[in-house]
Amino acid sequence: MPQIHAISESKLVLRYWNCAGRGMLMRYMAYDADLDFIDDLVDIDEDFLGGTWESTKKFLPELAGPFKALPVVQHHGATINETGACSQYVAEIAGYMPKIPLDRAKVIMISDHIYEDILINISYALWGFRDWDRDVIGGFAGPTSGLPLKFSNLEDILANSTSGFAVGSEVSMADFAIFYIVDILTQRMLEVESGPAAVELLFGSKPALAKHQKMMATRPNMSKYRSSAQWKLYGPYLSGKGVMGERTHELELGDTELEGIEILASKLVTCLT
Ligand SMILES: N[C@@H](CCC(=O)N[C@@H](CS)C(=O)NCC(=O)O)C(=O)O
Repeated sequence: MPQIHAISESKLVLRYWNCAGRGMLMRYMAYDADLDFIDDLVDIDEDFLGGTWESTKKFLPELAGPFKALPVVQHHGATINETGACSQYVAEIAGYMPKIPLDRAKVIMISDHIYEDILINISYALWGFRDWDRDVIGGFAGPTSGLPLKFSNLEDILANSTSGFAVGSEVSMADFAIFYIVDILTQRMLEVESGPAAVELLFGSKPALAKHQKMMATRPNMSKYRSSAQWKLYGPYLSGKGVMGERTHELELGDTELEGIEILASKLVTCLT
């Protein structure tokens, strides 16, 4: 249930901005597992643009945690920061972390690859903090080690799986992480001119990934959540810029989210053609 900054002694609270960004992975798992939790939103317009985040909210440990940022997970009186820790904790209580240490390591390996090497580079490039060619399309080991390689890695993992799941024989956080990144990029790219061609080039010849997306999207609770009014509040926006729409220009925040996505899509078309 959405509530305004619920402070709860014992109930699970997931708190993030009203965009997908670093918050969507934990939300997907919590809704899929039907956890009893509060989906608490901090508002981009009211709090980020309105200034209450910077002046007050980020300095409230019960709201923004010890690291003064979001996402935050609260449970049993404790407050946790950092996307990886928040997501892993939700995965643990939802039953989406395996028990075997090597399988747990594989789940973290896949989730970290998606977070650090894909999601964060794209998000930072959208805000102008990283370079599309060097940090997103390219990579640390040169121009062929960026985005296309990361998605080939995910396709290979799924193609080699006998269960259809990324790790072992059950659904895990890794499956939700794969679903989220492929889904948000597909959705956003399909809204811009070069997007359909980029989606086809990036995902078109990846049958294992396509089958996996369908499997995850048709899980009953995923399907229900994704068609809910709650999901629509934040699910379509990759970053806070998405919520601002065209206003990024008058706010002197540069390109809109979709203008950034068009840069990404057109660069992908060039490098993959
Ligand atoms: N390393 C942290 C970074 C968290 C972070 O920078 N969160 C952003 C939102 S995506 C935030 O709350 N920014 C506001 C601020 O830093 O004041 C993580 O991965 O969770």
